[in-house]
Amino acid sequence: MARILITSAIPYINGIKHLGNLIGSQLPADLYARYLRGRGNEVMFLCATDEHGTPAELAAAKAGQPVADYCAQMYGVQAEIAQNFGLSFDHFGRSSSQQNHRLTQHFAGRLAEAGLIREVVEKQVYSNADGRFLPDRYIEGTCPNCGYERARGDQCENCTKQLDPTDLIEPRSAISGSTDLEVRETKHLYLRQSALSDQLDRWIDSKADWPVLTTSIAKKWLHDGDGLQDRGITRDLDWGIPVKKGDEDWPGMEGKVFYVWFDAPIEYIACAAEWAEANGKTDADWQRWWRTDKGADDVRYVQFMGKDNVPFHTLSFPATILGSGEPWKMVDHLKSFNYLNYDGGQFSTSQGRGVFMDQALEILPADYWRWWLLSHAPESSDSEFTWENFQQSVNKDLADVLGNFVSRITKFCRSKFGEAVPEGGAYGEQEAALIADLTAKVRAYEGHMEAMEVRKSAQELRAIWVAGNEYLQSAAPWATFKTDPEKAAAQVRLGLNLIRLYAVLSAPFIPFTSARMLDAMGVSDTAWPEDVAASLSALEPGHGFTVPEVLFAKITDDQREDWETRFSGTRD
Ligand code: B3M
Ligand code: ZN
Repeated sequence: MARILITSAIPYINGIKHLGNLIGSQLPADLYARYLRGRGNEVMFLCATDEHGTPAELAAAKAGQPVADYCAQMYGVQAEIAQNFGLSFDHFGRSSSQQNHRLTQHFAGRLAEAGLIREVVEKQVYSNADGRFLPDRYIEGTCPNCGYERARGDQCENCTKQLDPTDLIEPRSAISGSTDLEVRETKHLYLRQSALSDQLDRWIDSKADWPVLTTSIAKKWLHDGDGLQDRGITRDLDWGIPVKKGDEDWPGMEGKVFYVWFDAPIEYIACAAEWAEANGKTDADWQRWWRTDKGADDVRYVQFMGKDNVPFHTLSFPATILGSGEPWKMVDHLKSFNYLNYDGGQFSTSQGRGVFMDQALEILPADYWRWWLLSHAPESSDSEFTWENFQQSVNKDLADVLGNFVSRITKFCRSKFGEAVPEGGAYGEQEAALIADLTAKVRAYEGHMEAMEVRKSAQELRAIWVAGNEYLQSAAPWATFKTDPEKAAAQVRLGLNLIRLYAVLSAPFIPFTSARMLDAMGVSDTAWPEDVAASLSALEPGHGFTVPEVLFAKITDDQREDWETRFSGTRD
């Protein structure tokens, strides 16, 4: 039994995530966590909401709520949706927690003591009317590049040019519209990543088994141009973690907060502390996952994220940890994903284009989505959601193959032998061949799951379902029954045992359906089929079962067309 720490990138608080976000980190992380638990390992699976930064403040202002209230409310919304999707976090935390405040300030203090923080005086736009600095998206004006009149302080949406707030022509506050602005000097903290560059380089080199996609991103930042740059880790904002050195005030930094990307990854650690508090555990209980001097040396730590988050996880966060000089657990494997596109374009939160997590569950149960998303995970390249592909996948894989198998065998048994596993004779040659085939496929499935090859795992699972269907088709107990009822009984006994086997193997992908299958078969034993032959005799003659309701309904052409139209436009 191994101990595995799993974190998924923590979603921003400002709104409900779309399916592209879901498959980019949380869902594959859940698949892996469920699989490892199913194999009897000790797993700690953590996620949280990312609650700081200008997006949170602006979304709260738009909703007309104080930002703390807005975050609390949206946390509740996101937590509930995550649960309804079956995301089996051991804890779903909040980056605004007291634990994260303390740890973030602790890390900053350690970095300062190590001489890894420098103070920089910068010029920033200050609004007299609003009484505050206007970083990033808080300022609008005319783009110096293309003349677009509503360019934002960080970027022009029209020509995509990256901007600084001081570049804008006729700038105005995005809060009040005031043009009573001036450029003022303000002091900020920079993390001296450049000083940690060699140490980071050696650490990356020690990760020989990481995908090239991951290491090449890190190497590019380390070696391109002038090498790894120091990074501002503070902002002139109200909402966030106040800048302190541990418990002490930081002279000259009053009223400032840490930059969201500084505190967000630290929340991975803080989340374990939140878990301990929520479950009546001690500090030692969470530290054995995170401190190599307190038991975490035998933990394997795996992170899941979209490719755009890779630099922060291969460089910035490791710089924070290495720079602290403390024995915190560092990531062992990092699984990153490309993008999922939506029907010929991109998912877009700002335009409400695509299917969002709450809407998805309004039209179909979670397992339909989980299966499609995981079996089409954007691993080696971007992938695309189309309604036609979704319909096909659901109707074929879930309804025709798995659902149909379960329905046929249970109904046939009920009609000929009643609702209990029939006795019949021993398994014969055909059954032995099936068992050998399934054994090979189950071992392959395990290999792909261990390697976090999400699509390959889905393909293998589908092949396992297909093998049972083909067996049923060729054994044809309904025909056998007419000449040899004993043999038909044995075939049915095998078929019913296959349902249990499928429920156990499929649980990481489709946990809700798996539970229904187990429930119908009247089993609580979910032991992993280390020995496929033995597991196909787990349900003994006389064991009662019930015929489940249809597991998966087919998607009709009318539904597909209806949804296509409904989700093409703007979400209000
Ligand atoms: N919230 C970006 C994102 O949701 C950011 C991830 C933080 S991971 C520490 O993609
Ligand atoms: Zn422009």
